[in-house]
Amino acid sequence: MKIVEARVIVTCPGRNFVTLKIVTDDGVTGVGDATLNGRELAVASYLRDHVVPALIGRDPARISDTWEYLYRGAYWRRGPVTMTAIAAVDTALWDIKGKVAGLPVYQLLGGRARDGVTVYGHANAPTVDEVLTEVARYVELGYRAVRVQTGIPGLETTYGVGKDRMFYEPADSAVPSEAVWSTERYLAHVPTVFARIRQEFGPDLKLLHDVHHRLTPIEAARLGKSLEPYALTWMEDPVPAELQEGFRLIRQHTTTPIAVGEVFNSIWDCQTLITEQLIDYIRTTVVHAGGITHLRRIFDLAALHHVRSGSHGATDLSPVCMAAALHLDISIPNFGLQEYMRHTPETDAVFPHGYTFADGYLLPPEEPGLGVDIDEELAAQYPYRPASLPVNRLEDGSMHNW
Ligand code: CS2
Ligand code: MG
Repeated sequence: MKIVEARVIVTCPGRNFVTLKIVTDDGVTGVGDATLNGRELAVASYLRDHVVPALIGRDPARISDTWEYLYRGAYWRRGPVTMTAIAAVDTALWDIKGKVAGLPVYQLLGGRARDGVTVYGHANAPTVDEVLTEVARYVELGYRAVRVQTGIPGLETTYGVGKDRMFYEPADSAVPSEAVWSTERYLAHVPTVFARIRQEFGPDLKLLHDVHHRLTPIEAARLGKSLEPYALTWMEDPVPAELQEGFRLIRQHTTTPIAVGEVFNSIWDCQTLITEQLIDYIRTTVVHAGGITHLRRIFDLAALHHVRSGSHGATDLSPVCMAAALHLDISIPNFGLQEYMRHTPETDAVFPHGYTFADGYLLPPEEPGLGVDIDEELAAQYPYRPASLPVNRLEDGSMHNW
């Protein structure tokens, strides 16, 4: 079998997505997500201009070898653009392998290690009163875990809290919009939110909170400590994670579990965090961390160090990534939680998929391969629209306090 074509499809059914579709001489096709929020066209070019020509004629069965060829062969290793492009190829090749074998991908990864994939939804609203309604909505839908974000009194906007409730999208304008941030106001407010939520919903519901890298280690330690009475499942991205050793400081002060890694793209980004047991959940994903092949390597390292998976699953990760994530989630021993931010009906129509939600769990599709595709005709009706993630500044106008 040989690869005869690979198409890079850019579409915007409400938000931008980049998808790679690999075609073999037998007519079997495979899809991979290649979306990098706000930097979509960089990955599209990396694939079209540099990767696709080298794929033509290759044996699609050689997944590991192709991964090494693209990673080592390029000389320039790692980085979000490179690793997203490699992920797309890797994911598409797993899809093809599953179709050729006549098995869903999770069967090729060892079969089910659990009955369903526990997912968490996003409850976000400007005020605490409003967010209670949002949490109740997720509980009503059957969710067992909810991430909670609210506006901060005195701040005009807060990242993670959008205009829409169910379909929140942070990339909002062609040139980044700017928002003002106050650590003092934030640290004072968040514990009051979780006190209310625990009071209303009791001890069973799993609660999560995303700090979006806004604090220093000692500030994060204080936040973690002040949230201990409310027993969060995790505090996410408390600080920027370039300095992995920085997490030692947070760890010395708080028992609030820590989840990190949605912006990581390789095992080297989380090696210290995992091997020193500085975190509890690793949030790397299929699309941004080199595909199923590399992500499984990260999760295996994590398993040795009591770290569980908690993959990123925001709306900028397409249904192709979600399907791939679910095959991995259901098959690994150290799965923790999967983020599940629902896509809009327009996006769901462009990416027909067979995963299902019931009772707080997602189940991967049962058909051979990943069980997801792209409707290219429909995709063509939604041309690319530039959109960037917002920028944050402190009240004095500076950007370098976190
Ligand atoms: C967030 C995302 O889902 C999350 O945990 O951090 O909203 C993230 O900011 C976006 O996916 C960025 O593309
Ligand atoms: Mg996050």
